[in-house]
Amino acid sequence: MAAMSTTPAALPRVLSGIQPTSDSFHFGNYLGALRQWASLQDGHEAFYFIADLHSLTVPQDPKELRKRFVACAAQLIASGVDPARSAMFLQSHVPEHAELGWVLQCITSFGEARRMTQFKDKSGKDGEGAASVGLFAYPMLMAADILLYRPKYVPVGEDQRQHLELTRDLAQRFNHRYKKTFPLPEPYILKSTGKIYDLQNPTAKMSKSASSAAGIIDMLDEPSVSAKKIRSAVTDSGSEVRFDPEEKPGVSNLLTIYSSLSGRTVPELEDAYAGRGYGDFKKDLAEVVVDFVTPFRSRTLELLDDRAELEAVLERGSAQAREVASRTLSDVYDRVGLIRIGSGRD
Ligand code: AQP
Repeated sequence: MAAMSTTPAALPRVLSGIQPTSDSFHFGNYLGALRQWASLQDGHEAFYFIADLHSLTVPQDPKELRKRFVACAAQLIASGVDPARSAMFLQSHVPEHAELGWVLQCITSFGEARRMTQFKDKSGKDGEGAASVGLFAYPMLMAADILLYRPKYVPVGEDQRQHLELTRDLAQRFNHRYKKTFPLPEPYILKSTGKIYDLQNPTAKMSKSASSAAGIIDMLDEPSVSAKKIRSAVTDSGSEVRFDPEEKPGVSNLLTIYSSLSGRTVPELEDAYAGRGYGDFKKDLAEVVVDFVTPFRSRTLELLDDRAELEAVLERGSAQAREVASRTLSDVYDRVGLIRIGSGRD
């Protein structure tokens, strides 16, 4: 009997990005998003980018920013992103992001953009009037980042859920107004680690721009510094190690971090520390953290020794990304009535 020839089905896509707004990623970035970037490489075609255009929405020092690209690339690889399986690239190297961003801005109402809570939070201190138009338009650029690749999943932290909802609304609006172009992407947000909290202010998100140095664990901190931060993390009144985000936000956040780094469940940890108080618990967690960050840090530093290879990885990634992004943008331009240079359409 003749063998039937079959073409392998295309893998569903996954897409996400991270801003180069700090020299080091932090535990929130890693547990909320990057760890899922690595695991989703199995069974998906993955596109992961460094969101340099987004980083311009708030003031950046050009010299610092330029230095960070390779550091970000090294940290992504140390987090488990494998450039042989994933396209890893700089957002600005794929101009289709900005081009589709403009088209999407033109189908977004001012009112719906204004409802984005991250804009309110980030413009909060100096007021809306002082915020850049780029910060206001950030969610539409993010929608373009995603829709260009027509992914099934977008692994992000909880703080990005509202932007994902806007992305889905814009995709639906575009499909309805013109022609079905975009499948609806699904947020991939873990319930357990979707929001990691500040160690000193455990009702606020751990954040590069908002957390104090003591409230944030940077992945590239000296391990002994991270251990100290865990030992001096704010805990709650009482002494019972119990997961209760309402009554015990500090301890609950530490339990989340402990469980996700050690693979032990929260109930297991509660049992193990029953009657032992916060001291033992924080001391042991500090050791777990040191065991985790030490190899991460060495691997990142080792990768940074070969800057040329990191640049080559980003270049290869942008070529792979452009192939996909360019096809989507041609479809979009065609549907809205624009003519793309070199598209051969008239
Ligand atoms: N605390 C967090 N818990 C869980 N996930 C988080 N993420 C960020 N903070 C937490 C997720 O990390 C990914 C990359 O984030 P980003 O750096 O691109 O932007 P962000 O969300 O704005 O991160 P920060 O630290 O809060 O930066 P600043 O202070 O500059 O705004 C995203 O998937 C994010 O959800």
